[in-house]
Amino acid sequence: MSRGSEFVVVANRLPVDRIVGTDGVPRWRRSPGGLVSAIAPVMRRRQGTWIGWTGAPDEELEPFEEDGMSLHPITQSSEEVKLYYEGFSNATLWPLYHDVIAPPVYDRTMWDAYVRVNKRFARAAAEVASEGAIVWVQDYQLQLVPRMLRELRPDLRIGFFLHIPFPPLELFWQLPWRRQILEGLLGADLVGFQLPGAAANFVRLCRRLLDARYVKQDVFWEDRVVRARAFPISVDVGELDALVGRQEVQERAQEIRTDLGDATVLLGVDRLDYTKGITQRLQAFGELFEDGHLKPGQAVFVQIATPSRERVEQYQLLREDIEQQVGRINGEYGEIGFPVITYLHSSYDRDELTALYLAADVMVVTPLRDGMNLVAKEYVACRKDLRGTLVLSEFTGAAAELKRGAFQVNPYDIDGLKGTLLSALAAEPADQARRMRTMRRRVIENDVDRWAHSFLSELERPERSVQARPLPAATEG
Ligand code: GDG
Repeated sequence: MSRGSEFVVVANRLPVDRIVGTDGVPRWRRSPGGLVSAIAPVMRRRQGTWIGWTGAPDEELEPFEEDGMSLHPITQSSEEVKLYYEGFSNATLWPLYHDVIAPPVYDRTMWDAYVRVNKRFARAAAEVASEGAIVWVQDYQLQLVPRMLRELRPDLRIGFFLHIPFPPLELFWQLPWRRQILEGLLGADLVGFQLPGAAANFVRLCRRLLDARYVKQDVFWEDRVVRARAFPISVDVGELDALVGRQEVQERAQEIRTDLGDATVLLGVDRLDYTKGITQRLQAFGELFEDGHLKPGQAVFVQIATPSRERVEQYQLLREDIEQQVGRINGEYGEIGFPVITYLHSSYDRDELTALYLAADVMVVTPLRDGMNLVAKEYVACRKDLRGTLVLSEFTGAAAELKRGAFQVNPYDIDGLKGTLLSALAAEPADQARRMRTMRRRVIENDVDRWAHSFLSELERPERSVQARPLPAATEG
């Protein structure tokens, strides 16, 4: 492969999914979601290359072009998928970075696989990047790549963005490989987080664990300055706007409401994940029937739980718990023709999801911890009609931007959650419109395009040379 691309994205997954057409022929289709639509135009403009895994184990594929992007597949064996992806990424880092809601697994074999796979990604990036290219590494599965890549190619400008929270020192300290992870990230010129608090956690750790000097959010490491900054991610407002404008989508929203007996609709849309607070919200909703605040037929909760990480034990247990809980609540409070919860363990296309957002009176987003939460922002982006209310957990990144319009809640506080659900259900149309307008202003101003643009402009900003001025004394704060 020639050293060709001046812009390289490195992510665990490629931005395409394999689908099988009606003719039985497999094809690639661009993956849904904001990240891909934000980065795709930059990729085309700069003739970029995206390095990632196809999602199928043991598959060896040559680089190919799709949708105007050069794609460079990385192979992962089934053993590596088990140890690196399901293991270290999703059974160690994911719970550790989400407040240890589930106990993280610390396993040396998993760590070895994480190092091995990160090295493969770094080597591929070193091969495809042109002299002085920009390389943008994504997320917690690839935290060692910045350093590995810098060792191979010191000429590159390397950015890293973490989509999930970055934990406080007190939790990160548990990680047996804490130093390696931190040094891995410090290989980047710019380390991006969702929130300023996460950037502050990172800088504090650099000082405490590595004795690194820093000023504000600039860490002085080896002979470089590593900038830690917050770039809250968002949604593709234009794309959602177009979907909302389609007549079929509007009709489908109406149909959903009719199918639900014109009851008040509460909606949850999540990957089936223990960080999302699904059991807490269903419990609170169920108790509103028990207390007599709601009657079957009057309100219904639609919970979409998209299958996720199904081979990781914690996810299997969670699925069983939720299914039992839904059965119990429906058994206890539902009536013939009026289940109180409609639970769907399945994934839907963007049209259907948009129709659901339009059909929902109350959008319920109650994670116990979430880097950002795009579902909350998608709901707001879709409600041009200024109707509907958003119940939003304080523990999401999105709460920082949407707190003025949302009904904020602590999902651990079930009584508080019940009260907030009732307030959201009772909001007058004028109050709904006022809140929605406030939230929409934020989402429209800071859409995903702006996110990508501000990250890349910061990354490309010329670096102040460390040698050019004396090293400042370390400061705490
Ligand atoms: C991570 C961080 C951060 C869901 N079900 C279906 C479907 N979705 C889409 C939603 C939304 C996305 O998936 C989920 O994004 P979230 O942000 O809510 O959560 P994570 O998957 O945990 O994402 C998170 C994010 O990265 C970005 O940085 O916000 O904090 O954890 O876009 O609409 N999409 C389709 N069918 C479904 O059934 N098509």
